[in-house]
Amino acid sequence: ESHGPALTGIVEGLPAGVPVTEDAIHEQLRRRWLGFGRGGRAKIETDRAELRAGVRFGRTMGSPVALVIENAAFARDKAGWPEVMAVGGTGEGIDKVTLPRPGHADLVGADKYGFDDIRPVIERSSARETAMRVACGSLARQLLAALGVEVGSHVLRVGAVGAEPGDLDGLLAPLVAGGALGVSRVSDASELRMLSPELTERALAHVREAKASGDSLGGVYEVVVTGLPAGLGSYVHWDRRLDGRLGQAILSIQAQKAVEIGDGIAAAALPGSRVHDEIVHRDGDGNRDGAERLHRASNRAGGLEGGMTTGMPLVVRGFMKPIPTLIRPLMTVDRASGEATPTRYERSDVTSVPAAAVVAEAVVCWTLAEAILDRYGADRFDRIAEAVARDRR
Ligand code: EPS
Repeated sequence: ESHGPALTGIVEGLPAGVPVTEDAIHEQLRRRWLGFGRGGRAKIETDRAELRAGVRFGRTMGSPVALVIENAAFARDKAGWPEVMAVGGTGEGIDKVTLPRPGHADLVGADKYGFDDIRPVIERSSARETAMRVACGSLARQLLAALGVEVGSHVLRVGAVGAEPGDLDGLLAPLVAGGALGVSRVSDASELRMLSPELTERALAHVREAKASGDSLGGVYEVVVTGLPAGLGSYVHWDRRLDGRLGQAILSIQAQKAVEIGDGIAAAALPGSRVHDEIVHRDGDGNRDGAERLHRASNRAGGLEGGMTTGMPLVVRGFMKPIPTLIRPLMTVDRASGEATPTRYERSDVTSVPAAAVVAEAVVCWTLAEAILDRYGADRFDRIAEAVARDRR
């Protein structure tokens, strides 16, 4: 729970021999806190993941990996979380939360489980759990990294300020050519994880305005993956199509409302002749080595065709709605009294699009690691690495 003592994760299914460090997990947890616009909780949490099982001498053992991240807020907040979240007792004397926030899981969640106190819904639906998803995703990322696959991201838009996909091609293309980590190297240095200083300045002003008027902002981000072998996913099985799996993964993150792959949205308005990527020889000098060397002249498809990776960079965009906890109250109804009442504010983020992009990287890592294990699955990582290398040749 968000204000319980800790987040707990168990990752099952990793092969033995994947090189894993806690530092690499911490690096991703640190990145999840990057970005202007986070609220008071950001000053409290440091997010260190402790590996409690499954890794020995820097390698997975093929057994489940267990992780724990303590919630510093549990002890440090003045809200008395050890009493509010107590495992035992009756809850007598603890205030009930009865005002559901519009746009949150609160109302349907409390009705669904028959709670007269919304607290259990707030605790579990909170995006706090994404800290653990990033930690677990970082294990998948470490598997991918050992296979030469790089995952990065940047924020395209915060609220009304941003770039359209394609506007940044001049900046993005050379970064992607050097590997997707280069994209994050540039974006992580921006206060909003954007690629250009000009965009960052304008978006920062927009976030400050939203904060001053008690509002919140959503946005759009792009995850890029390089170094993938072709053929991950499936055109055969509807539930193993990689575009479908990536869509599910991104939409499972709190507040994400749409997903785009490659030029997906723009493509719907264009004729096919301007959408599909023509197939060419890699060298442009004839088919010397057969189909293996065939290549695409462009990457409008975003690295996926027929539900499978093409071997081109994977490009997935996520669209996030504004956070529903606002300083400026919205109207709701008190479930205890039935009275129409303005929502009550304690603390919140103004925007967390930069963090959402890092969480999206983590779930994309997870989904791609699953697709790799689907295709090359083995007890031993070295056998997987050999098989991937053989397919790349
Ligand atoms: C969240 C509310 C805030 C955010 C939280 C998600 O927490 P709190 O209610 O303690 O101020 O900071 O995000 C995180 C704690 C996090 O680690 O990202 C919510 O209601 O979803």
